Amino acid sequence: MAGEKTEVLLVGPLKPRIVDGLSAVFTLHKLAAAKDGEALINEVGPRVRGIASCLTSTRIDGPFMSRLPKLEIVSSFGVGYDHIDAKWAGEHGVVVTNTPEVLNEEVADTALGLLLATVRELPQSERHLRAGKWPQAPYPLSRATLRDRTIGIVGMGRIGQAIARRIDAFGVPVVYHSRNPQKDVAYRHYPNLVEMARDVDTLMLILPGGAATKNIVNAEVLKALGPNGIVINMARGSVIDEPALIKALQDKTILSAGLDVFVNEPQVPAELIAMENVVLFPHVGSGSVYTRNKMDQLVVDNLLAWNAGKPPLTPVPETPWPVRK
Ligand code: 8YV
Repeated sequence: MAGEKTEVLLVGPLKPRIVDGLSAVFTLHKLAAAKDGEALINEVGPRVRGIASCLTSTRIDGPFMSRLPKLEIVSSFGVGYDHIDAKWAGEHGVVVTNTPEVLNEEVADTALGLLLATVRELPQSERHLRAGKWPQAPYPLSRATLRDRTIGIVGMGRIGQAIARRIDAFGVPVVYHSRNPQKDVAYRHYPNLVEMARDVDTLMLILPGGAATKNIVNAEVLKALGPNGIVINMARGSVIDEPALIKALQDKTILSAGLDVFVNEPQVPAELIAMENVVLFPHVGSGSVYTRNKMDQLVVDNLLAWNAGKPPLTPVPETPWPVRK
């Protein structure tokens, strides 16, 4: 009916910038506020034309999207969208957007923080101080240093390149592995991850999650990295075979790990929590007010552009705009 507002389903937390930005233009259905989420989807599903997806733990897959027959767009929070079946969306005329670029520098900053924290055992040394142990003994010298390391970046996309620039400034050599060599990237490319792991001692993981990269860092890669090896994961928990990592740390097949992401986050394996030689972050890669505001705004702006009949700002490669109907 003329003048009626487009209906959008919000999946995830009720963040003011998203709720206010969308409510101004759309009829917004908030799944998180519904007493009975299933009943809400059954009721509004036939009318909903857009989804704002702000929770990576809720899968937006074919069966879910099929319940919204008028669906045209999924505007997703975060650069990673492995919780969305973008291939299915592309095949069914639904455009998927994510929030790239606005988080690149923040995630790269956090990656360097996690790298330094892990290599120089900085959280462990702070725990030593807070436990009142310093007067009895200085914190031991860190076993590792960045000074003799070579970093193998896995995934040399936009964030990978921002990380590489920072590592350059530290005077530490960088090489990388990705499916295809990146244009305009001068670092040495390894088509084979095991080969790269053999030649470096530090892996920095910043590649997309999903089926194509599941467990790409497996027992063989960890063995190739060797006893001085350090793994930093800024990507998705799924890219590492987590039990193999735990075993490699317990057996000292590698030296240590710095992890921002986990397979079943926010649940973290007890074995990792019990280990002193790992640094664990609660998925804070992009987690500043400044950067999260920009990501939230982009979720809103993609929906606003589409609603105004313009191309969405940041469609993912699987669903190029204009969508094929
Ligand atoms: C977010 C991220 O913290 O953008 C991503 O893909 O992993 C992070 O920036 C995450 O989406 C929050 O769930």
